[in-house]
Amino acid sequence: MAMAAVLTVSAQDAEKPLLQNVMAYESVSLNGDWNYIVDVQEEGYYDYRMNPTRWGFFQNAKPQKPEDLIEYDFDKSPTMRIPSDWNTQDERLFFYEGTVWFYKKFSVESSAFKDKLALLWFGAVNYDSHVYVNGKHVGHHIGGFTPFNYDVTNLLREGDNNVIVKVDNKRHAEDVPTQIFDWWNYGGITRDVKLVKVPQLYIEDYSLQLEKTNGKSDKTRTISFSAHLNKKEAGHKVTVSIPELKLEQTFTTDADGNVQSSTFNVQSKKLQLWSPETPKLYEVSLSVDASTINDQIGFRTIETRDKQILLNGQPIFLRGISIHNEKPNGGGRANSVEDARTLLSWAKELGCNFVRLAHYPHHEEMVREAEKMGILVWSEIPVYWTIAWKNPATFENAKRQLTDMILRDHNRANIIIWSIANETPHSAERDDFLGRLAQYARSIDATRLISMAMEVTSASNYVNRLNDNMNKFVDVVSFNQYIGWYRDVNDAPKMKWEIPYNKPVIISEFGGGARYGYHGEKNQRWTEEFQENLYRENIAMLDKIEGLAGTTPWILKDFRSPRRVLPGIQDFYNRKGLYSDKGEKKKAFFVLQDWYKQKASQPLH
Ligand code: GCB
Repeated sequence: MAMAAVLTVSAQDAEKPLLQNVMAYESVSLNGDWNYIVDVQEEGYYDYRMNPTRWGFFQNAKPQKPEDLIEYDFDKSPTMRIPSDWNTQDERLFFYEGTVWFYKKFSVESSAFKDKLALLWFGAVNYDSHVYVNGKHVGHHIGGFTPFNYDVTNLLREGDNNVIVKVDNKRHAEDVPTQIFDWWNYGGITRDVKLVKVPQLYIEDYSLQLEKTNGKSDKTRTISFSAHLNKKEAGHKVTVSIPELKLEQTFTTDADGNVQSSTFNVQSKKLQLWSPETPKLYEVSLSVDASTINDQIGFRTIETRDKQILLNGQPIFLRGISIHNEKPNGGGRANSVEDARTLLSWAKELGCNFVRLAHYPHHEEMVREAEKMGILVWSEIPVYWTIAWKNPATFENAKRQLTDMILRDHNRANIIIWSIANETPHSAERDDFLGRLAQYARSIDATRLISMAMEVTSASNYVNRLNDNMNKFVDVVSFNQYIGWYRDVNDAPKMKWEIPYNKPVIISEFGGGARYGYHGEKNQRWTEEFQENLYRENIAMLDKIEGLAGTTPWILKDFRSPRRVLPGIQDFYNRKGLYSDKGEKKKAFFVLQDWYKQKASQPLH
C-alpha cells in the first residue's frame, strides 16, 4: 500500500541521462546541514490524499489549524552534514539499515536559472532513493555508487524551495551488490549534491580519446571524438579545441543530436602522451552554439600483446594496491578531494603506479586526483559473489551501474580497466550474465581493457588452475588468491599455477590480516610479523607466474566490515590493510614497498 502511494505522486519522469563532466558547469551546492527523520517502519510513505489520517514525510506538511494531527516536523528534526554516511554521523545509526528521510531548504533567485536548465545532481546515494522537490516526486534511483540527475527547472520557484530524499539501504538478494558482502553498508547521501546550471542546449555526453595503434608506429596519431546533445536536433555546431596542439574542429549534429565518431590527426612527435611518469593533461574546450565548457584530457593507449599490457605501446608492470572508498583516518565513506589525496599518496609511497578501486565506483575525485598524480586505475561495479544471475532486473541494475560508471569517467586517461565482477561462483547463468555485461561494456567503450576478479580452482594439492569460461570475454585474466591466509603459508613455495590463456595476468587480491601494534612470531595469526611473512612468501610465489603483469594486494587500509567480529582483533574491521584504520603502517607495507622498488627498476621487454 505504501508503495502505491508513491507511484501516484510520480507526476513526471524528470530523470535525464547523466551529464558528462559535471564539474565544468556553474552550480549551487546543496551540501551542508540536512534535517533527517529515521523511519524504521516506512511511515513516511503514507499519503494524506489516500489515507486522511496520515501525512507522508514527502509532503513536508505543517499543521494549518490547531487540531491538525501531523506527527513529524523536519524543521525540528536533527541535522547531519551532507555528504556523509549516516553510520558515522549518528551513533544510533551505526548498524542501521533501513529508511532515513532527508530534507534541505534552499532559496533560489529567479535570475539564477534564467534561460537555463536546473539539473539536480547527486554524486551517489546508497542505495535506493526517492527524490522530491517542493512536494513533487521527481524520480527513483537504485545503486549506491554512481551519479544521477533530474531536470527540476519547472519545479523551482522564487525564494524558498526544498528537496526531500528518502534513502533506504536495506539489503536484498536480487540487488547489486547482493545481500552479503565484506564491507560496511554505509547508508545516506554519501556524495555531493548540487543544482547544476546548464544551457537549454548542452552536450550531454562526449568522448575524446586517442585511438589504439594496433602495433603500428605511425607519424600521425588519431584522436577520435563523438558527442550527443540533450536535444535530438540536427544542424547544431559542436566545436572541439585543444589550443596547445593547435587543433580545432567543428562538427554538425545529425537528426538525433549526435556527432558520430569523428577523428582528428595529430603529429606523433607533437603529442605528449599521458603516463605515470608524465601525467600530461591538455586543456580542451567544447562548445555547442554559444556555450562552452572546459575539460582537461590526457591521451594514451592501453592494449595487450600476448601476455603483456602495453601502455603507449610499451610493456608495463602494474604495481598496484586495492582500496575501499573509506576515509583514511577512521571509518566512514570517503567523499572529498582531501580523502582522495591522502589515500592516493599512501599508494604512491608504497611505490604504486596503479590502484584497484574496489568493489564499486569510488567518488569522482579519486579518479581525477589519481589522474593528476599519474596513477592508473581499475574501476569496478559491485557484481560481487552470489548475485541473482537469473533475475532480469538484477542484470538491468548491473548494466545501469556499469553504464553510469563508464559514462562518468570515460574521458579519464588513467582508467585502463573496467572490471565487471569480483569472485563469482561458476554456473551457466553466471556466464550468460557476465558475458552479456562484458560485451556491452566493450560496445560502449572499445578503448580500454575489460577484466574481472576470478577465482582459481585446485587441480591437485599443489596445483592451482584458472579455468573460467569468462576468459574469452576479458582482455586481462585476473584472480584473487589467499595462500597464507585461507591456506597454510608454508604451501606457497610448492604451489604451481596453470593459466592456460595467452593473456596478461593480474593478481587482483592476495593478503592476510594483522592488528597494527600486535607483535609475535611469524606463525602467530594476526601479528604484524605473520602478515609480513605472508607478503614475503606470496611475492616470491607470484613473481614466478608466467605473464604476471601486475598485482593489487588486499588492501591499502583496514576497512569496516560487519563480517569481522573478533573482539580485540577485528572489532568490525577487516584487518588486511597495510595501513591500520588510523593510517599507521604495518610491517608488511615495507615488504611490498621493497618489491615494488625492484619492479620499478627492472626493464621490461
Ligand atoms: C575476497 C574479497 C574481498 C574480501 C577479501 C577478504 O576475496 O574479494 O572483498 O574482503 O576476500 O578479506 O576475505
